[in-house]
Amino acid sequence: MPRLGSAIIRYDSVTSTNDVARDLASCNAPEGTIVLARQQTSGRGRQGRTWESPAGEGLYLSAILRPSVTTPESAIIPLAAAVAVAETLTEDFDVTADIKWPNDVLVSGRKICGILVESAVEASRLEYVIVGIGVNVNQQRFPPELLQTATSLRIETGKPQDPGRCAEGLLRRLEPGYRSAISNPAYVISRWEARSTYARGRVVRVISPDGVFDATTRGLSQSGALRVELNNGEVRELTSAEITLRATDQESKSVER
Ligand code: BT5
Repeated sequence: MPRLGSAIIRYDSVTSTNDVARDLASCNAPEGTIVLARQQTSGRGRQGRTWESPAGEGLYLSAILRPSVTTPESAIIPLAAAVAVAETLTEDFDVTADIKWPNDVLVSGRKICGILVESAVEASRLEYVIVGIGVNVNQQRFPPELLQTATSLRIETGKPQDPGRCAEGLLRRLEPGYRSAISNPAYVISRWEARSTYARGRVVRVISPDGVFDATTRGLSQSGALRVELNNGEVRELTSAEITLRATDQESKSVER
């Protein structure tokens, strides 16, 4: 398994680092290749959503991985990436980072990092996985629609921060995190649960293909699904869903700030 970041390709401006990484991966770029950009003109979130990526203010990074696991087993990789980001922000930048399932990183209850994992599968074999990570580093303000929900390292620490230092700390932690995701998923799950205040006992609103309902979080399953308990005692394992704090909890959060 080559080192993550053994090749780092830097761009000034790209549509999306995930697009560039995907093109490189389909031309046989080796595992561990990292794409970094100062700006993304079409930064992407999940399900066609947008990731605001102003020039020089954020870290926009994509890693090419070629894990020898099945597609369901690869679900642990984004959890490992979220742990690596949360550890970097907490340990290197002295902010308290939280993880909201599956892989948003929050500081002061606001989103500071999003992770987009995209895979290529051929004949049911996982050909490559692109892990795209966006961290808000130096934004001082956000567009109106993100004013209440986003934050940056600069806002949280009160001073400008170096995106390069953030990239370096992140790659250092992503490497062992990725290895654990492949060889010891239970360890990644325990690290994720230890870093996330959402892991257990949190009342959340779940928006899932099965509908919208309130439930209490009960930790992660071995495969990285979020276990939630409904009011009637039924326990469900969520694999694709959005969770938010219930409106009443959000209100008390915004009063605290
Ligand atoms: C994500 O999607 O959070 C994944 C974001 C991944 C971004 C990285 S940057 C490097 C790589 N290249 C890419 O093109 N993407 C990856 P999702 O959970 O769907 O959240 C998207 C939502 O977050 C948006 O609809 C907004 O509400 C909000 N958002 C957008 N930009 C944001 C920002 N800079 N900071 C905080 N929230 C943001």
